[in-house]
Amino acid sequence: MTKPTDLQQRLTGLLSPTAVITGGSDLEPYAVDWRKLFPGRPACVVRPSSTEQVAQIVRICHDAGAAIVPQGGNTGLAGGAVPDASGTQVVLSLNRMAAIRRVDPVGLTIEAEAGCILKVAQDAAGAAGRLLPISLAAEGSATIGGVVATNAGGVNVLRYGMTRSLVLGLEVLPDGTVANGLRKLRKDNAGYDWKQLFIGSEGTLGIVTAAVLRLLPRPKHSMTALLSVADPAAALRLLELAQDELGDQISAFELISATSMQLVARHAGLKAPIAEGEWFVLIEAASSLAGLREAAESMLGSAFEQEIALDGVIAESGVQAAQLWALREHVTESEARESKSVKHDVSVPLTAVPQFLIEAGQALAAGAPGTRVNAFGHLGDGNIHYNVLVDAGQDADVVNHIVHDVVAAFGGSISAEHGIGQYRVGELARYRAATEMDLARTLKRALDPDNRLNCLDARPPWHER
Ligand code: FAD
Ligand code: 2HG
Ligand code: ZN
Repeated sequence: MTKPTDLQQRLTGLLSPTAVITGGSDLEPYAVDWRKLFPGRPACVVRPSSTEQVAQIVRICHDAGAAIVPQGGNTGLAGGAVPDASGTQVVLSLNRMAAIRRVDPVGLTIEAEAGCILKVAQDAAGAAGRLLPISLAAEGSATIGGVVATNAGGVNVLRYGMTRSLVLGLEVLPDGTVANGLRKLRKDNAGYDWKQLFIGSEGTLGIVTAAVLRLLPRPKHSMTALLSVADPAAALRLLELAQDELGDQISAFELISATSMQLVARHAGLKAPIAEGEWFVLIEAASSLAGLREAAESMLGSAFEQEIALDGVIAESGVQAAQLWALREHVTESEARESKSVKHDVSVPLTAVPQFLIEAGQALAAGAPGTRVNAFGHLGDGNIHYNVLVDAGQDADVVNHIVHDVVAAFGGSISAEHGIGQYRVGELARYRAATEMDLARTLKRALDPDNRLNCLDARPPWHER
């Protein structure tokens, strides 16, 4: 096995000197996740500028027996994009492969390299009068490759689906060879749809170098409203009302607890422009047909009449809509400023969300007294970020098990959108059936038999046995 220094030399020989980082403070942003929960020590960081260079890097690393950790914007919430502390793993950053290759406004596609920032791709689609509907608070840093690799969700899943439903084509390197599936086809049943395996595989099966994503015509009108409700059950009744009155025009239906709002007020200085309440709902709807605003006003009127909503406002302008969205988008950052937190990215069947919230709260009060819950998320998808604010002495595993046991009792998932990474390896093994874990191992062994891709000693369940 080649020593790391030899490996560094071979990689430096392949790329320009600035494209290989072997030490110093330049290494730090690539070595640890943004929450600083998973400090790693890479053998080096490589920053290729082409698919061919990625292929050569993979071959060199395979020869040297070195593991590769692909990294995009390093905004992930599961610690999947950073290496362990062994000093033997190579971080392969895609941040120099950031080109938008083409936008086709009639074919409704965008082709971008993996390191392209999501916001840049959204803006390119917007400039062509089209919509790339993947939207999340980290969109100014997250990359297309990272979004595809995590099958990112975000606030528009309710209407447009997860990233998976928007990927038409993919270029991937499971090993040192390039699988070019950069097709722009809506219909393609010629054999296995292998790209689906890589979407959401978090870099454990292959390195994504480029993608073709589906665009949509951009709706001409949009409507953003913030309402307060007494409890999550009322929020669900509001969803039903919104479905009745706004139909398929609803694109986001987000739940925000009073705790989340308080954190945002304290740490970001932002305040909701409606009366204080226990729970808030942020709704967005979009349409190209006239009458959206009238429909939204009628929905609001019915919500007050039926005593579902306590207070509410509809944004009068784009600026006001952005102000309402800022309340939701600042929750994560405000939570990080408040205290240590144990995050849970859970989903349960939509109609079970209110009861889940009650039972998880009761279980925590009994098993981890003194903790506080910061609950918010994508209610329209049954996905709640059930984050538990803890002090330094609290055992995170205990909190995880309390919350995830309730999730399991509801037939839910321990990760709705953020993935497994390093953070949930143990929890996945605990809650996924043995047959499903075996199936995952079979796929992993078939595509990465030497366990070189993002499958580190810190992530044993994927390569044990
Ligand atoms: P990274 O963090 O760099 O990597 C994430 C994973 O993908 C790692 O396992 C990495 O190895 C792998 N990977 C990255 N690039 C590649 C590649 N080219 N090929 C193969 N594997 C690769 N996520 C949601 O789903 N919904 C949200 O609403 C949401 N909101 C967020 C809000 C904030 C404030 C923050 C900080 C994060 C949020 N996230 C959300 C999580 C995160 O932004 C997404 O998971 C995003 O898709 C990660 O993109 P990235 O480029 O930063 O990937
Ligand atoms: C969001 O929906 C993200 O804002 C982040 O998925 C969730 O901070 C979190 O736990
Ligand atoms: Zn989310």
